[in-house]
Amino acid sequence: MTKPLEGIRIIDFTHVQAGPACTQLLAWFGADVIKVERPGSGDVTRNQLRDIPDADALYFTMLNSNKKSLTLDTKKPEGKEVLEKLIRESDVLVENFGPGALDRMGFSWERLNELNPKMIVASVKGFSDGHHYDDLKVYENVAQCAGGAASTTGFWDGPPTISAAALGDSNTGMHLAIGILTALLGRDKTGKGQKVAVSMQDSVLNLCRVKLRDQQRLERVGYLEEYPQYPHGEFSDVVPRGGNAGGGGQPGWVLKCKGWETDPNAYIYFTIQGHAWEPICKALGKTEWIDDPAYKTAEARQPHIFEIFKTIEGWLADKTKFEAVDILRKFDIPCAPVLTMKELANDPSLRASGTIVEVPHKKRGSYLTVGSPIKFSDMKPEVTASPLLGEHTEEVLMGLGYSQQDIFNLREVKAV
Ligand code: CAO
Repeated sequence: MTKPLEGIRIIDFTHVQAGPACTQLLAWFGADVIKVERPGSGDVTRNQLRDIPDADALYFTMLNSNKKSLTLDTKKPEGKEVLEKLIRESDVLVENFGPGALDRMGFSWERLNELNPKMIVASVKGFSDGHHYDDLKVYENVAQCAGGAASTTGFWDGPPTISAAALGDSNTGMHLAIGILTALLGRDKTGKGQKVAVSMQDSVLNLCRVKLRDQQRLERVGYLEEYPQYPHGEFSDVVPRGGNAGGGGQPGWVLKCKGWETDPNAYIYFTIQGHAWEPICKALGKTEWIDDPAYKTAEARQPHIFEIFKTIEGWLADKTKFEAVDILRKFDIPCAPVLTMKELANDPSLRASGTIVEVPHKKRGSYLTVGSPIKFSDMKPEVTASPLLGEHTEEVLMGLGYSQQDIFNLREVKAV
């Protein structure tokens, strides 16, 4: 079966997580992704947090599957010449170097556009061009702070908190992938390439849009009724941290289940959806709440919502998180067990759907990784191992017309 992106060649000048997550997604869908890495060292994540000596770290293998690796010193004239050839024959160049690094290397947007006017040049930076912080280098947690996630995550009596989800890195990579695919469709119409830029700050903020909603509501009415601070606590003039409160119109909280005293993850998330109030009461055996004016409407419940959650915890006390969800699902209540990474890694449904896959690797044996979360009716993205450093150098160079002697010469000057 041909894959939709087959025939699209991508120069993958990315490192760490934000860029590699983008190009990995495109590789799963069939693009020919050539990762360009510095000879001898390569992407820094190959060495970071190694669990097996001399084998690429999981950080690298889980973000670089389905790619080829070309080692190339693009600061050497000989390396630049190879890169220029590759640029002329590629559709997309993706990079997430620090600000100005590509320009310093001699490959500004103008130069790239001159070499290949059809090429799409896609970049991740911490802040968008022209932003007063656009000279800053940025990692995940920095972006979460700059994009509004940290100030709105955590508990009101604790400090700003970082999410474990890669809102700054992989999320930005996903935004960039959408930008690249859009530019490819645009190129079909115009015949021209273009520059696609995504900043980590913007991508985080895009996911925090309900908090921007809340800022405006707060400024208008002075309180936010779905936050735990309402109605007894104080609101300032900025959106507070709301702990585990639901972000929309339906209150929810993380509730203790049987065993919480010793198991830090014996919890479920329980949502009180307005129209599900009656089934909730039936599930809990509290049918007297159905028509009680103190409970009947969302507005009436809100002032004593934590008391309601306490009662639900009483009901949960003799049920494990899995038993509780098995009962509540029958009443159509939006809920889920708080799952650990160990539980997810061994979840048969996730294995069957290809969301978690086991990939054989030349040096590691096999490793688990996250497969495509996007499912298609006509294609099952297959995950293949990440490349060893320089594994495809010869193959790529020969494809560009270099002879064995040329490759030998390039090796002699340490350009590849
Ligand atoms: N051959 C020769 N030189 C190469 C090369 C190659 N194949 N690949 C990269 N380089 C050089 C670059 O030209 C650059 O050199 P100069 O700084 O001398 O111009 C250098 O290597 C890379 O610089 P960098 O700024 O990208 O790397 P860093 O480790 O100092 O910073 C990071 C890393 C991630 C903070 C920075 O790249 C960044 O801010 N990127 C944009 C935001 C981003 O994507 N962050 C997410 C990272 S995931 O958490």
